[in-house]
Order: sequence, then C-alpha cells, then structure tokens
Amino acid sequence: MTPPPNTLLTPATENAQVKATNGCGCSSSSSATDGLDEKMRTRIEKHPCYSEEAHHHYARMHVAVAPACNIQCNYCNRKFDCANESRPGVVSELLTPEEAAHKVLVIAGKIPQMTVLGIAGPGDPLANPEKTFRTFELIAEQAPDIKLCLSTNGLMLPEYVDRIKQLNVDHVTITINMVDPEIGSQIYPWVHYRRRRYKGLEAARILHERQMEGLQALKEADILCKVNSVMIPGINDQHLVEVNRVIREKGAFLHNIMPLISAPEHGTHFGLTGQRGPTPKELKTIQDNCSGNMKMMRHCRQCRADAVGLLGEDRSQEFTKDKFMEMAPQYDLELRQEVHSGIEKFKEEIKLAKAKVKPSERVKDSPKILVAVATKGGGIVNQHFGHAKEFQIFEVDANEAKFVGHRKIDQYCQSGYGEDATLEYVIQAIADCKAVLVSKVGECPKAELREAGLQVVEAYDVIEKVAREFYDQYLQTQPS
Ligand code: CLF
Ligand code: SF4
Repeated sequence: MTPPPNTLLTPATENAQVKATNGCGCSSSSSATDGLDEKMRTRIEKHPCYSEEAHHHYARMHVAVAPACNIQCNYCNRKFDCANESRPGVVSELLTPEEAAHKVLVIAGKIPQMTVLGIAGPGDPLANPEKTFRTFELIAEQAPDIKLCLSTNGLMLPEYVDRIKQLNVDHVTITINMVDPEIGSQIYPWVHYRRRRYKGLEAARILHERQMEGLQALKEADILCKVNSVMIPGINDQHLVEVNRVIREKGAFLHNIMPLISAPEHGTHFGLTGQRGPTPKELKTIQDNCSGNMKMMRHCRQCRADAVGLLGEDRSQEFTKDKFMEMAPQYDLELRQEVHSGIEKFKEEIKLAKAKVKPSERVKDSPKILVAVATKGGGIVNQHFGHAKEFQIFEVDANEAKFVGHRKIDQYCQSGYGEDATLEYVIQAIADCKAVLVSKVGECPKAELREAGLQVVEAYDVIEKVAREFYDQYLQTQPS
C-alpha cells in the first residue's frame, strides 16, 4: 500500500486539491457516525466537532465578534476568552461582523477544507445577539456552503431559538455543568438576567431552567445540540453522569466532557483557590462511564474564539487582523466543492483500508492497550516525533484501534535541537501508552523512549493499520 502524501491543511498546500489515492488513509475505526441514519450522517459528516471522523479531514474557524457575557463562571477571567469553548488564558482580537465576514471569505479560499464557521466568544454569543446574527447573515449570503455553528452558556437561548432556526444554524452547543442548582452555586457566583443580577442558588437555578428550556426548544426545532461540560473534580465530576442522563433524555446529540484547566496565572476564582483539573485518566473514566448512554466527543481541543484550521492545529496567527485585512477574499464555491469531493473519495478509501484490518468475527476479551500517534491529519501516521505538539491516543485491541483522546505536549525539536527537559515531560504525558507511532524519530529520543518502556514504531501509513500491526507483535511478546 502506498501511503498518500499528507496534503491536508499544511500551509504549503493552500488551495491544493486533495486527491484520492490508492488504498490509503484512515481514521479511528469505531466511526462516530456508526448507527446514524443517512440524513443525520449528512448533517454531521463535514463538521469536525460533531463527527470524530470528519475532524481528521475538515477544518473549522471561529470569529471573535461577541465580547459581552451575562454570567460568571468560576473558571473564567474576563480578561481572556470564554473558557466554555476555549483554553483559559487566551485573548482573541475582536472583530466587527463585516471584518469577520471578510476573514471568513479569505479563509474559505485559502483553506477550502474549512467547512464550519463557529461563534464562541470571546464572551457569550447570545449576550451579543446583534453582532452574532449579523455575522451569520453576512456569511450565509456570501458563502452559502459554510455551516454555521454557535456555542452558548444557554441563559438567553430560549429567546433566540427561532432566530437561530431562521438563520439555518444547524449546530448549537450549550455548556451545561450541572442539573442541580446546589452544585451550580459552586460554579456560578452570579447571572445577569432581564436587567437584574442574581446570586448563589437563585442564579444557578435560573441558569439551569433556561438551559433545559433551550435544549428542549432546540430539539423541537430539529437543531443538533452538543453539550459541553467542564469537569471540576470534587464539584461536579460524579454529577456529570446525571448531567449526561438528563441531556440525553432531552435530546442532545453529543456530549463533550472537557477538563477544567486551572492555573493561578489565569486569575480565575478556581485558579486562585487551588481547584485542580482532572487527570487524563479521571477524564477518560467519566467519559467511559457515560459512553454507553450516548455519543461522547473525545476529540475536543478547547480551541480559541479565533481558532482556524484542523482541530489539532492552530493557524490563527497566520490570519491576525493586520494580515487578513490585507488579503483579498478568494471564495470559490466550485473549487471548494471539488476539494470536498476529493476528501470524500479519500474517506472511502480509508474505509476500505480499515475494513481490511478488521477481523471477520469480533474477538472476545482481547486485552486493550493505548498507543500515542503523531499525525498532521488525514488519519495517517505522518509526523516526525520532534515536530508533534500533541499525540492522538488510540485504544487498541484485536478488533479495532479507537481514538480516545489527545495529549498536548511541548514540541521536542526546537530550531533543529531536542530539549532533554521537554523529552522528559513528553514521556510523562504518554507514560500509560505501550508505543509511540511516528513517521520518524531521532536516535537519541528513540533510545530514551525505549528506556522509559515505550516501544517506537516508525511508519508512514494508515493509523489503524500501523496500530493493529504493532498490537499483534506486542501480544506475541506477552506471557500467555
Ligand atoms: Fe466551534 Fe464549537 Fe462549533 Fe466546533 S469548537 S463553536 S462546535 S465549530 Fe469543537 Fe473547539 Fe471543542 Fe468547541 S474542538 S472547543 S467542541
Ligand atoms: Fe466566561 Fe464563557 Fe462563563 Fe461567560 S460563559 S463567564 S465568557 S466561561
């Protein structure tokens, strides 16, 4: 099998057509679209957040048009972007709706794989309804193939579901951290609702009721709803199973449990009071506990309010305001459709490649292991160890290699040299894995990885194939 060149979303290939090649490429095997009917599959197949499979191939962008917020979360500092959909400590450049539309048209030309425009801050989009809806209107008029997406704390959602429907926004995220106001009062010190500020239990009760009402209204309007929950150990970690049950019953499509990221330098209440975030293991355990009930999102990267690119990459610095305002819009619907159909063909080949490594019958009770994968996208092991800024984590057994998360790391190789301290930290981040799958790695880090008990597999091929081949070898070395 000849692996395809990694043509997806590298700056050098902007505008490049993505070609289908012979028998290559792969994403995780248990497709997030399994079990969905055709209509639903079509609604999510190009949305990188709603479809795990799509996130290997399609990109999203955010425009930061919504500065105000109407609640206070204890994990948020208003100097930074909304932490419900972004990493704390990040500040985005604020845009007007017209500037935002210009930016979208520029990026739609430069990154034709960008299929979704989300508004997720830097405050709450529905606390800034004019700016949010004006932006959506401009984009719907000028770039009709781009899906519109919105993320909100839910306080004002019931008021705006009709408007959202009318604008053809098909994907809405609500951040729901509790369904019990007692727990909510430990997360939200106040909400500002209908010209009044409410505190404590009353604030949490209002927010909870509005979130439930909004979720119900989205369901009735047939708008796909994802729920984000921030996992806060000791406050709502055990409670998230109940949140999962309630949102499922109310018709949410997908649940994304994200770790609290909390550091004193972010200046948040939780950061300053020493509230810790969950470990990767704690996060996975709660996601696993909920996964029997509904689809869980495990590929969220907690991106910025001005994020651009594939979920695992950040190209926002290529499109700062001073840069994109100098660029001419290059939106070309025909070219975009051509690129998308290339990606769809490529995905078909991926499916075939995956089918080839799948056993004809399900193997019972095969042990599971984790492997760490360096990839630039496309579902292929195609990144040098030293260039990785994150590892995708796959859980592998005799039946499948399943994407279960990612680990952010500092890039090991800086200006051609590897940093020992960074390597130590990288090894720690993936210490629970049995192997690291990379396109290439230097001799020095390879030896240290092996010494730390991690096997190193160098390959340039379908993730699933490489992972399963390693798994078979690994089993042979284990005592029976
Ligand atoms: Fe943006 Fe959110 Fe839409 Fe995606 S992000 S508004 S649903 S287009 Fe995606 Fe980013 Fe996670 Fe959000 S990875 S933080 S879930
Ligand atoms: Fe901050 Fe977002 Fe919460 Fe508002 S909703 S306080 S911007 S995290």
